[in-house]
Amino acid sequence: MNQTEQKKILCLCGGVGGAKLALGFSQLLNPDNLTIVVNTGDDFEHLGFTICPDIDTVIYTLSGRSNKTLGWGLEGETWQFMEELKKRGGEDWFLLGDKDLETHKKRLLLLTDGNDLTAITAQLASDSGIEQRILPMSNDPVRTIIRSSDPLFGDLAFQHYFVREKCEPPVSGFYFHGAEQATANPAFVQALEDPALSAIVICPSNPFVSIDPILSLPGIREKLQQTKVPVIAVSPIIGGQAVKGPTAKMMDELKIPKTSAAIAEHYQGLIDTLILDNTDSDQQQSVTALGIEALVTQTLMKSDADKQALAKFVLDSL
Ligand code: FO1
Repeated sequence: MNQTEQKKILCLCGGVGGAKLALGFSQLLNPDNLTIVVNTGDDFEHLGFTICPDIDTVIYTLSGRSNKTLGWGLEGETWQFMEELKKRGGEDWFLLGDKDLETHKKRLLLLTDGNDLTAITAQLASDSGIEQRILPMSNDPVRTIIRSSDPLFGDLAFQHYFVREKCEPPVSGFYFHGAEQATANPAFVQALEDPALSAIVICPSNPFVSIDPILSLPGIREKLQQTKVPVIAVSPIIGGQAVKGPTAKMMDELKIPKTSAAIAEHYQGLIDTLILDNTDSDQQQSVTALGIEALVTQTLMKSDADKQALAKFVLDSL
């Protein structure tokens, strides 16, 4: 085993962007040395199923089955269930593909049998041949609520904002319903306290709705502040834009500059290092001024080689 494979990484991640970097790590590290803690604030109950979009995106990405065109769901998906649902006047704003239904059926059966989300996620990951540990941030329901400044919308459940309303309502804030009563996944806490841990990596996911729900769990922010290992975030903003999703639009609406320096400020007190894209190298000084180390590389991950190169850059920085 080489030195890189022996490093032990704990990733905090949301969906697409986070899953890409997690895939990069999975190709470099010994499987026992990668734990991926996934946001469950996007989860919701729909058509009798418990939908866990970020967990499924991570599982589908790590098993090489993700739908690259949509950015969610499975490759080669078909939509007969949705067509039938629509014909019968069912709720058709949220697309559940025929293949994806198999995941949802299995999750439902395992839930009905009394399993918790950690056990279910482990089962679904191992069914897909994944050896790395994928952990929901909590076994308890935490639901991200989008606060809109438009009174027509008011407070919106995350998927209603994201999919049904296509991220159009202007955002004025967020809260994580259930977070105060929830317990962080004990396996997550154990991983945070693992004496063999090399670093905690905050993936380039949306800080407001993918990472903050994880940080909102009781005790997690404090554990990150107290950890002795480096905490490294990869900025999700490149040249004033997010690669995917509403991060930049949200920053605009929250009157936060759409810069990696603003991302550094958001995570100030928690992170030691921010990795920014070459495009944003002019922001290195503003990040450093916050007492955060700024490292620059290509953070845009188009190919598998890009994902591995970014993961390697993080590992080499340790
Ligand atoms: N995103 C969409 O934009 N439209 C959909 O109809 C949709 C369905 C869907 C079904 C299962 C699943 O796991 C994810 C799905 N997503 C869909 C993605 C998801 O809503 C978001 O990408 C995440 O919540 C944001 O990270």
